[in-house]
Amino acid sequence: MSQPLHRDQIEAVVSAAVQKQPVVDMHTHLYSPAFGTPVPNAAGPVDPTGLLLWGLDELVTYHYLIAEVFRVVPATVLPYDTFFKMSKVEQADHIWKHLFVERSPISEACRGVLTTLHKLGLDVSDRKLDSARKWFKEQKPGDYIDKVMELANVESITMTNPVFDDGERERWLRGIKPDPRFQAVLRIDPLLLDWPAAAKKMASWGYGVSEEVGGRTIEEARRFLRDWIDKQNAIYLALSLPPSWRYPADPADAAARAGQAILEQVILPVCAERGLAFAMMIGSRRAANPALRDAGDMVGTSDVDSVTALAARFPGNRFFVTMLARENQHALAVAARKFGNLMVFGCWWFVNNPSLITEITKMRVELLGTSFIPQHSDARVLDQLLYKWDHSRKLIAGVLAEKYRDAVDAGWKLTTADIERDVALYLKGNFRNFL
Ligand code: FIX
Ligand code: ZN
Repeated sequence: MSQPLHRDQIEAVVSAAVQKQPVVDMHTHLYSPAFGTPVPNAAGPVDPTGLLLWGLDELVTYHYLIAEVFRVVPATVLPYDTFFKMSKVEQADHIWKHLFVERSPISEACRGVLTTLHKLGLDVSDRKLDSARKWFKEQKPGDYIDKVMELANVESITMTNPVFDDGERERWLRGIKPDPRFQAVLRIDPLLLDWPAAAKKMASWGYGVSEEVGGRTIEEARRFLRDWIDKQNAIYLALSLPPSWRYPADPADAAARAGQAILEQVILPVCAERGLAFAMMIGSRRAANPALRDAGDMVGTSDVDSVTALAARFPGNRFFVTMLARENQHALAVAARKFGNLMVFGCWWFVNNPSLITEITKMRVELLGTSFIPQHSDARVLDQLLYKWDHSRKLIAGVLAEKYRDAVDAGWKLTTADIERDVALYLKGNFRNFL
């Protein structure tokens, strides 16, 4: 066995291991170049409806920052529609002025922009965006993607591919050239949350489904999932659920009952048949402020008993689960202790902040040891990988160093190889093995 570590050596060894370990990012909203990019000077034709977002103005107009700038310049001063009618550059200038120049950029989303630019070697100490904008204009996504992935030490990017989004579905139907750097995930929120609307769309696509969830509809809905799993070569299926989601559903709620039938008779049987995991991201109440668009979603406390009921009812299925409310994290970690087919992942969205990542990761190590996935990036803009993983690696390393020191203080002989093995599980292996 290689030389056991002294407790004073642990922090440096953990930090190096976490930095060195390539990440498989299990949930992002990033896209391969095959989906086009609206950002000018891209490799290949600029496509205004392209889905691959990258570069300075996309970074600064991330919906997290749109929410934050409307706190400083409220809609009574700058109406939402006026803002959204502005060009990306004008929106970015507005956000930069109010959140970075006239006030210090110390929120996590502001800090993320600074970390990203800093890691790219861009100097914004003049508090102007001109030079950074110019630099981005010289980048090409084909090379730039490899550059960002290398700098962020991200080995694989998992996309989110919402089949009910017309723009995206059209692209798949036209044919998407596989890109080994990117894996697809079949995202199906409307199937469970708005079955009547989903059924109408699916019927128009040639699937013999009707609102009534009965025999033929179930078979045809299963065929729909199989078709899209194959078309996307999806590595898992996913959806997000509101805080109000319950399993089993309230018998008095017809829509919820339809969703439960689709879950029990369509989604989970197809996942089991294809050996695919099912990811549930629970706790987002959509469009609390619709005028803010993507920035308008709210968090709500969800029901962990619904998760355990589902895991118990479907022991042959595997579930990735993350929850949006800080209040749900402890019970979710305990639920994962009860069900091996439950894999807890990430510090999602409103808990993806240093204070909460540290709190949640500590609690998860204490309850789950090495058997969970500490983080995903949820990146929407390619360059965000640079900050999301930089910030999280440091926090995860800090928690692990403390837990390893505790083990060594209790007499355990710990080696560098042990730490590297565990870190590989946290940042890649637990996800890949659970798939
Ligand atoms: O449901 C989701 O995948 C969420 O992550 C998004 O809807 C959300 O806007 C987001 O990107 C949060 O980070
Ligand atoms: Zn997401």
